[in-house]
Amino acid sequence: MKSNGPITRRRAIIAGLASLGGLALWKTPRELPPTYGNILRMGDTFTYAAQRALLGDALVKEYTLADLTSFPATGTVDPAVMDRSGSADYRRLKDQGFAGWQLSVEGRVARPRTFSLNELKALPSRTQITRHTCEEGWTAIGQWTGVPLSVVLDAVGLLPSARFVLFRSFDDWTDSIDLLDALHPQTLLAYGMNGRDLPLAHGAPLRLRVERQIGYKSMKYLRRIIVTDEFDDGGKDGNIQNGWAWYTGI
Ligand SMILES: Nc1nc2c(c(=O)[nH]1)N[C@H]1C(S)=C(S)[C@@H](COP(=O)(O)O)O[C@H]1N2
Ligand SMILES: [Mo]
Repeated sequence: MKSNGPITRRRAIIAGLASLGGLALWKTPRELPPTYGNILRMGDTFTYAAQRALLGDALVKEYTLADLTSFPATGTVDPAVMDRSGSADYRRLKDQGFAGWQLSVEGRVARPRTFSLNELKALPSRTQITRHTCEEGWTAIGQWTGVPLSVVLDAVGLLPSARFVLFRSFDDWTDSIDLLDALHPQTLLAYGMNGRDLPLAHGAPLRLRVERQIGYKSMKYLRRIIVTDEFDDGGKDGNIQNGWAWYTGI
């Protein structure tokens, strides 16, 4: 009888360790950002872990038309006048009122294809009034109309190996978000702002809205969307090599 004590305890410890191990395995994909392990990116890890654990699919607050504020344009305000790899194409498309503009959606999808602006506008749309927070220290409230990114990803069919969605812009920005943000109901490909077509300075003809992250994640002047199975930091055009965090939950 007495010998049962230690055996039971040892069994309990083994069972406990096994379930801890299982827990760790179960938690890893959700709670560690792809930048985990880079000592300079510790902030990413803490924000990502905390927000993914606490927020899940929570929506950000939406405002009313009475709350709209003036909305400064920052960063690029016209790729056509820059010297970037997409500038000549952007100049040509802008001169045609973006009639020939097309968004390419490719990568880990079953049916890669391009979308014209009219094709995107024919898909189910969503309008939302949200607060934008720029890392430079200002906020503004604007109304965005567009197609949820999830609708477009549904149309092309995510492959089971899909894990990130990478964006490329006409001013050569490269950035990515994980599927939790990509499939979030407030993540939009926006073609309208405050009831009008998206203005040039705010990213015409199409920009991203990632409402649960800071302003620079909402890429303007979209050109390509690439679904990836591995994290891609965007190289010299990505925010990591430019000294910014990949994950910037607010
Ligand atoms: N392609 C591209 N996207 C961009 C930027 C940019 O310079 N180029 N600036 C970012 C930053 S820092 C912010 S705060 C918002 C600004 O959006 P707005 O110009 O509509 O205010 O766009 C983000 N997306
Ligand atoms: Mo910003």
